[in-house]
Amino acid sequence: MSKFIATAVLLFLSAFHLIGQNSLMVNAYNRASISLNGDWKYIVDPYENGFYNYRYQPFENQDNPGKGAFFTNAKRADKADLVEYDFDKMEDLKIPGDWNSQEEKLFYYEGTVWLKKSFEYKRTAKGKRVFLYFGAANYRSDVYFNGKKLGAHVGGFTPFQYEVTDHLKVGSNFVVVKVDNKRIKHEVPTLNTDWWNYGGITRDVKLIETSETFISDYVVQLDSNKLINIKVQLDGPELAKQAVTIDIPALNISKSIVTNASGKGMLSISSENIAYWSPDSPKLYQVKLSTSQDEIEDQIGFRTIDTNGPDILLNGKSIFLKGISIHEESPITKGRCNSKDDAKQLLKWVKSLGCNYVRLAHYPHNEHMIRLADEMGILVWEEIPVYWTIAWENEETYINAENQISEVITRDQNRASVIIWSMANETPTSEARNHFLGKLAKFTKDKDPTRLISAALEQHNFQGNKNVRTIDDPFAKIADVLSFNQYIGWYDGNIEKCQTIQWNIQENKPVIVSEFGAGAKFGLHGDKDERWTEEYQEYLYQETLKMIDQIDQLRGVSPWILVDFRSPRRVLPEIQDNYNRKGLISENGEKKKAFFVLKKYYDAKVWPK
Ligand code: GCB
Repeated sequence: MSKFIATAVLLFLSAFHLIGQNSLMVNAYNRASISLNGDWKYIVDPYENGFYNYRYQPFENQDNPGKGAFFTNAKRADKADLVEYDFDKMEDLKIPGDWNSQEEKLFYYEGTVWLKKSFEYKRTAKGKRVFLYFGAANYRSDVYFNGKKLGAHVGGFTPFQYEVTDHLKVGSNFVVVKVDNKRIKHEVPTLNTDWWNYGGITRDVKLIETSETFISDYVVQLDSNKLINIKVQLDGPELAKQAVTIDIPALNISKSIVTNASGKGMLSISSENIAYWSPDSPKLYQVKLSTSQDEIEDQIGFRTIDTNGPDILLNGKSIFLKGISIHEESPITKGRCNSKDDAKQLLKWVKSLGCNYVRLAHYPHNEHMIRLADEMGILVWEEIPVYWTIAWENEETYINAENQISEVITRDQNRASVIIWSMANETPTSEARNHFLGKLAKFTKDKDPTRLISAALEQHNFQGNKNVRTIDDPFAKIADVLSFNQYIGWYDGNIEKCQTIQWNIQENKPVIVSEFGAGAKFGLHGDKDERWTEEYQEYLYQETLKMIDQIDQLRGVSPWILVDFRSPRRVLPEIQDNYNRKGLISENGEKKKAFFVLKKYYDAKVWPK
């Protein structure tokens, strides 16, 4: 393939993931908006009958899509008219919310569902711009506004938006989204995971109103020299020579930047009096950015994060990450959770466990989690679903992964709590995989040089000796923090085996044990060698913590997992019933015995030693 064709193919592929999408605006959370959450009409369409005609050609590619195309929200013109669907006669799904847990008949459904929301827009959009924003929809979304295609987005856990200024009418409007959660081998994640693939519009939907030229992107973060670095980007017709003012009243900071021809501006400010953000003192400052047209506020914490040999340095001081892994499920909401209350409940448990850190597995969680982590003083590891057996050789798969990390960085780049970007989970080494992860890590470092890179790796026998374990993975050289999952005593022998293991980890880098755990059914009691009992899990935690404490470079732990979660892989009747039972808390909110073992370990951990 010639270089030109290869580049053209790449550009086409990268466009595929965000067709029509405008570059993502930062801090959608705090902008003036109109919520489109609530009841949406839905049509289940396993054959994608509303998308393709009977020759299997997409309606949207036809000059006249006709009345079979669901995105036109067609109505019968008169009694002779043939229209074979009617959104308004269908039932509702609550948005945000997955469809699997709202409708019994959709419990295991994977495929296409069409969702439609009609709404009145009462204001005039004159002098304003309006964007349709989705917090996330799993997995592929084709988005239509008043019958016109806005674009398509791929990836189930990151935000996307489209400008609708020119489509919006004063009066009635409608949005139709075709959401498809079919698992596909070359997607991210791939076919094979250990969590349920909840489909639907799982996070908030809103119309965001901005001025014609607005502050679309900004970073206000401390650099390693403890200077506040500010970067801004405008979007709109008046980009050049605009004054952007940054106010941080509590620090007596009020400074202006003048933008260049492409609407960018940069500034570094020193401040003597910053109270640094940390888990003990999660100080957030009110920050205001304004132009003659626009004004946006944020709550930002200032801290530095770095490593030195085996130490993780928060504001220059060594810290031990007392963590726990979490899936985005909570006992309050059945299914995929999204509300602030869900996030509060999960993070309250995290605090009561004595943690200062969470691993948000295995995909970007909703923004409430990160905002609350900022407020509550909990450090965060964020990851994308590059999990197990990804199609490493496929260029489109790589672009998809890169797009997902890029979107979550844009969303969370101003959150002090986020300290680690994780590239992947338990991925088998090969030349193609090493190349993929290396490229992804480089992309991530270039986009966000202020945070640490890691990936949950696996451990290996050292020089063939089963009792000595090491990390034998080329990614160890790239990672700032060396993390690995291990299940000695669960998948790998019985619990006594923990007493026979030694560690030989060569790298002089911080080590995090990113997973360990055992399944236990809440309320099931027995001997400590009986699988599935709370006693087995409790004993495994006791022995594992002793075992991993022998790793000299150990600077963090995030056992698997806070709460039992749904997984179709887990079919054992009366015990699993489609739940992964490695939670320290049941799906109904009951704490198991191992919860208190981990709490005791964290409460007793004195750091620095
Ligand atoms: C792992 C995976 C996690 C699984 C867990 C388990 O290593 O990273 O996604 O759920 O093991 O329970 O087997």
